[in-house]
Amino acid sequence: MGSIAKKILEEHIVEGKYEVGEEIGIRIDQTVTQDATGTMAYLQFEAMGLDKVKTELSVSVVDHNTLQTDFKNPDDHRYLQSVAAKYGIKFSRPGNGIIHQVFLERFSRPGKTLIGSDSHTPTAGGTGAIAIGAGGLDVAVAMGGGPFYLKTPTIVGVKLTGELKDYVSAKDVILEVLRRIGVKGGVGKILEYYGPGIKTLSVPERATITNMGAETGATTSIFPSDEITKEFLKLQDREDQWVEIPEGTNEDFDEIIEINLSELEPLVAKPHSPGNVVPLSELYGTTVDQVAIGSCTNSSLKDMLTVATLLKGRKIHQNTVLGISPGSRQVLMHLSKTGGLTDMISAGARLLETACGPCIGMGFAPKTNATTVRTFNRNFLGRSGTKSAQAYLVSPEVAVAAAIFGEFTDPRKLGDYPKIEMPSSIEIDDSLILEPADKPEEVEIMRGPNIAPLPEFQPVPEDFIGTKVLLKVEDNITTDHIMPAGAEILPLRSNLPKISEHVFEQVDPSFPKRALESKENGGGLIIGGENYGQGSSREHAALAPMYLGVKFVLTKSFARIHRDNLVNFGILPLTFSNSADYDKINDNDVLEIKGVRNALENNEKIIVRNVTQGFEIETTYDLSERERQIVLTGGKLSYTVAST
Ligand code: MIC
Ligand code: SF4
Repeated sequence: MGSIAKKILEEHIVEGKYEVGEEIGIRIDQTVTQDATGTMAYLQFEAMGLDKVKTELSVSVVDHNTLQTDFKNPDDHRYLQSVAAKYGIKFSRPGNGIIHQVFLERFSRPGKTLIGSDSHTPTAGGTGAIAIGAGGLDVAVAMGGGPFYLKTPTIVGVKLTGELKDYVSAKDVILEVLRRIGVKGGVGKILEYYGPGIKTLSVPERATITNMGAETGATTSIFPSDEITKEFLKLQDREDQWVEIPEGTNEDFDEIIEINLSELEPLVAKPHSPGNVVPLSELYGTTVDQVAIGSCTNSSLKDMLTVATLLKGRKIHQNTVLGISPGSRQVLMHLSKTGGLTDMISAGARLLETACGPCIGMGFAPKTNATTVRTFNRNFLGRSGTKSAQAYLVSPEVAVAAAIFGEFTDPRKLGDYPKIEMPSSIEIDDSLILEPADKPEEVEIMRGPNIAPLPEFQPVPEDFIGTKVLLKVEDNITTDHIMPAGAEILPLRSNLPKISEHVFEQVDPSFPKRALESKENGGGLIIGGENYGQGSSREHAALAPMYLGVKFVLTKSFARIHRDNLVNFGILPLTFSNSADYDKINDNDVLEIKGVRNALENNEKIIVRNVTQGFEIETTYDLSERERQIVLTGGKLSYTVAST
């Protein structure tokens, strides 16, 4: 049979050879963006000077910045709408739902390649697509018809056997994967699901698993396309888009992880990492102040029907607040028609917009020191909007039990497990998905005052002289640490000078000021531990430091998307040849690189000199020839414009 990931990748290769670890360029069939990364992606697409996207399908979704506290977000929405109309992109209006839920329902297709400017793009892997999260610039280039480059990943077969017990659900499967391999266990890998257990999982359940596979650092996750996929597409009135992609067998994989679904118990990821997984039973009795149900991980119709059924006839605990955000307008309409919404409201739930909302700190922030229980995929420090809050990640079933009983408890206390019958038909109404304009030449791009022009990109100089260590951080620093999100900062995504004032705000608020001071004297650098830049795809985590004069980042290792984003904006990603050297560097040390340009041009070793302490550090940079050229030119935009 063969691995399906390998098969789809091979079908799409346009450059390079399929060999684990080697760079390949693949043709991209579909792209998707959301508003928080989209404004930058489309500014970059505009800078490429093309008339129209060259993909089979490109979709722009508005779902992140929907808390409109002033003109900024609605101005950005109008900008995105006008760009979509002009350049041949479908536009999912605010209110239509969360990017990955909408894409799964309406656009995702087995056998296709998709890249999206959001790290949870692999959700579409639930329908047998190769769906990869990337920086906005990579998506812009793909919209322009350029290949997407990646290192050929190792393919890990995740063999599922058995069947989930009552009150154990898809979320527990991915939490189990995280418990086993952690938040960097998937780096450089694709997680491909197979085995008899997959037949017990519907597409939305598979999508919960592929969605949160992002938290392992995996390039993507994928399920085969089978009769269950066909059923799902049929419900979405897209049966004609089904193709069969049979599952692989043991021999097809470089590594195998086996999970017996029958043995799983409800699990929880404790603060402040999705990899911090323990059995729910360890937390029984802990008071819960807030419960939030939704996000691209757990907001499908199946999840929402389960939640509504469990809440029916019950009331939430007086000390716990419950917020629910269904994943799409389609889900919300169905709940509304079939009475599920009434059950939620009657139980005391606060109904939130169908958008990312609390997952990204866009409203519904928990109280001081709260224990907040979420069906989401990330619980990084401060992400909820309240720095002192303790966020736990769970399944919808566990979340409902916490809301009813006001504490972590066994969801089996809710009685017989509801067997959710999925409807045989559902109302499909795409009226909030706008088609591109018939006469694109007549469409005027609408730019509000919040949209600042792109910065100048500078080529790498001969030497880095006077570069100062601005910050030294530990392992697993997330892009939420580097470039926080939340209700105040997210609206600045299209305004680089303004958003740069918030870089590393949670870690060291003096960072932007100090960086700007050093910018005049040779610029700065950041020292990182393992897995630096894990989490989101936000390229602002590279762009904003670049704007503040950061020249290079020296770490023990990088997370994939962030490393690519650094390259895309001309920041050199270096790693220690000997990770013990990490300990020898102090804040404010001056680290120089003589002949950096020459070394990059000739693919030679880069030696960093610690001028302050007087010693040398050997580094490595794992850049392809193409990536070295990108860094030398000052980033991918200059490189792409120069080479077209
Ligand atoms: C996230 O979940 O962190 C986000 C917000 O969706 C990001 C994208 C962004 O920062 O805009 C992601 O996952 O890539
Ligand atoms: Fe939105 Fe949260 Fe999903 Fe990111 S993880 S796309 S913020 S719902």
